[in-house]
Amino acid sequence: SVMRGEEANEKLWELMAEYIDSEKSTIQKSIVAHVEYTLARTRFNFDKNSCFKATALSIRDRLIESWNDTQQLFTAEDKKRVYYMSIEFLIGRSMQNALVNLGLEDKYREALEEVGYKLEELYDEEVDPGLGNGGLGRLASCFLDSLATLDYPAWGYGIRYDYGIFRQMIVKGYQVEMPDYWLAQMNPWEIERSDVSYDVYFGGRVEKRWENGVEKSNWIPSETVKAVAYDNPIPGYDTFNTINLRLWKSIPTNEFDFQSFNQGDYFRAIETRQKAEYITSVLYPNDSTPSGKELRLRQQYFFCCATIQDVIRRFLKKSRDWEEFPDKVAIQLNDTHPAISIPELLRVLVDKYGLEWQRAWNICYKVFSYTNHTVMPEALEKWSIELFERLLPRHLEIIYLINFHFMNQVGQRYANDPKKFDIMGYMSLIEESRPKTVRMANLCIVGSHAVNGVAALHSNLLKTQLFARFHEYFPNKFQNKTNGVTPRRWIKCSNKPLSDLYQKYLESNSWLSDLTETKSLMRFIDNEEFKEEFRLAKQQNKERLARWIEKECGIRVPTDAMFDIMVKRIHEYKRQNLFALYMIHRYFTLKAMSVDDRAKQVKRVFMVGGKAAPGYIAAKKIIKLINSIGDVVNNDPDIGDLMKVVFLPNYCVSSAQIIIPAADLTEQISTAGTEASGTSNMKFVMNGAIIMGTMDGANVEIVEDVGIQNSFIFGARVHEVDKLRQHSGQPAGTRLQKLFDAVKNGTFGNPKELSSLIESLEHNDVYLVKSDFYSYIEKQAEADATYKNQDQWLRMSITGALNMGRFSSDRTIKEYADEIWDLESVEIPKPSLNAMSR
Ligand code: BZD
Repeated sequence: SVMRGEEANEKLWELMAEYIDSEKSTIQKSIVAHVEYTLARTRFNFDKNSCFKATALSIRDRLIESWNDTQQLFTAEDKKRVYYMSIEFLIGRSMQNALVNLGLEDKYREALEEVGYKLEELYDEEVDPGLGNGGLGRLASCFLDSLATLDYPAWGYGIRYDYGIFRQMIVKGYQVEMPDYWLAQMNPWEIERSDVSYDVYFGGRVEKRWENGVEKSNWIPSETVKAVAYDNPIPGYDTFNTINLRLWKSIPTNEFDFQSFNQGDYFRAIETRQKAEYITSVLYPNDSTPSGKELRLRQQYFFCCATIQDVIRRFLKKSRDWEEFPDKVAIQLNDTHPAISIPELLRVLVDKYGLEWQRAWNICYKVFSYTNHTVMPEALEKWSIELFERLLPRHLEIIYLINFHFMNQVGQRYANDPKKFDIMGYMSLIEESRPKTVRMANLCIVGSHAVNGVAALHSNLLKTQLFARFHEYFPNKFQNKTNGVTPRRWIKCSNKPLSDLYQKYLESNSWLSDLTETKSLMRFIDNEEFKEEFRLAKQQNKERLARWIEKECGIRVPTDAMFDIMVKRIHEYKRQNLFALYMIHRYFTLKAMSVDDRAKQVKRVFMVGGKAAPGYIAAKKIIKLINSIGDVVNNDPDIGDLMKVVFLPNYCVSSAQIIIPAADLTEQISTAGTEASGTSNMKFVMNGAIIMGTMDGANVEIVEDVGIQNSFIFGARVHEVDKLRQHSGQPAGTRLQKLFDAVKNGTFGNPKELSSLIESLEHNDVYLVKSDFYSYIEKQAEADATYKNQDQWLRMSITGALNMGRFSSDRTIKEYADEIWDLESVEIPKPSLNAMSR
């Protein structure tokens, strides 16, 4: 470091402290300076978008300051760090979140007002980075928020895709996918680190040589690409701690393939370089079926290889013994997508640093832990041996070696079991299928010291079903870590009226750091003023959503109706089709009533939002069906405001922040045992919606805390599901058959397109739509009856919202830190205090 005099240092601190103090004028100066000098616009003529950018840059300055101090302190303290590896981070917009976490939202609002801009309008200028598909990617981002808030020394690692999840347009009722080139506008938050880059290799062959009687391997790859780091500061709430989300972008290396050039094959050489740039260009939009594509495996290895190099470089900054590695490094694998990190770390330790196999292995499995997010067998990742060998020949060897040792141990353990070979075949990392494949989940289980599911029910299913043999073999590896969501984004940022209410009645904002505090407000459950304010908060959110719907879909919805909402990826197991069938049922029921009877019914607005994977035909048909139902119902003069059906286009993090707080009822209706956890269920209940749902995923635990009497629970329980599936061809029953027939005869859209949706339910109803239907419509009737008693509904809604403390991701992260990572927090002193003490 540069040597400077005491006086000079003091001066620097003073200047810095002035630059980031929280005075209105300081904020204004910084914004104007960015308008003028960074964006090169004139201060007399800058539009809303420039103002957004300048404001973001002024916020980023503050983040960089605390980010630098945080990293310095982490290095100085040299405590263990956790690396959260995820192929997706659904960060959502950053501006409001950053201001809330820095405690500067009001200050910035005031500062901007004087220069002619409304802060809330600037929020809307921000693009919503969609670097994830759904729950898994959003969970990763909630976790980063909690890691920062709880002062843990943590890093996120992922991919900086040029194209995020596609933008969904609805054209004539069909989903149309549009490219999401989210970087077209500058991204004001990231910091490009052209100085932090690593080479990543693919292909080639493995060379063997003997050294002192030991066989050594050397991978001679045939392709190189460069990984460049882009850093995204993640501020914690009410702490100076700012952690880093490092996303890798692929670029060509500067080394030319001279051979090709010499052969005069200039174009081929350029082509190879372009191939390097492709790697991080697009996020795969499949959220459940693995793509199996070569580019996907390249993405996975690319990000693992760069990350492992970065982690090792940081470890080696202080020279030390490899035995210390697991005391300094914990790596969490968010599903199997980063699984190649395991053979990659082994390869580096053995081939590069010369560690003996057993020693490397002992280090490796202590470092890794693996989170599973699905029990659906078709969703488990498998890579063909052929592809693996072609792309990563040395890694395949290492996987074979891991498997060799593991199979030996399993063989010994079950030496006298008549099913020994079945058991080995089941647990093997290699599936002897055609084509032969590598089972990535098995690799993760064997190569990690901890494996966890994401809700109690799901974790039990892992132990008793999906990974039962592994659980028998490694009984202590399996854990549960029920998911959570960050109350900063999902209450404070998205629901101002409710946040103001909490602030008023709790007389502080500390509920944002400890969500269990809201429970104390149960003492107001009979206080009419409190209840009325809570009701008004919901009403305001409903009106905001109604305005959004009118703008986005051109549909006017009545805000005195019950808002009944289902937003999540479209999937058969989630059963948007069951919801659609209920809409049809309700429509027919209303149609059959006298005008007088109709007038007594509860008004409802049904809303569905979510993307279908582009190749998932059935999911796309479900979207079309819902839109067709909307076309019929919304234009029926008999129905009017009694019922509306709206498909909310392009569901994403920023629209979720408007949609979720407005719900009265939320549909969480997956077949028991299929939804690992669900996280929108948590967001909805925190914001005062009541669950209409099955005993699946985290619904079970939510109901435990808020009370089953404050939810509408229906359908088969998980222990009943297997048996019911055996009768999946049973008849639908009269009332349901009538709905089937209506779709098949074209009452809702073209039956040529849509009747296959019904036929699959008739013949092979894997997700038990038929057997759950009747208990579902009964619960829906109960929801109506309850809604007519507005006071009772309000009490249920309030009780739910106030009892969600356990579902803050802060609780989840503390559990990971204590029970998996063995991680201690490191608190960052505030800079102003620092400055003053100097
Ligand atoms: O993970 C989801 C589960 O379906 C939810 O039940 C759970 O709450 C969340 C968080 O634990 N899984 C996903 O979102 N999965 C994916 O998005 C995904 C992405 C790529 C490839 C495979 C799956």
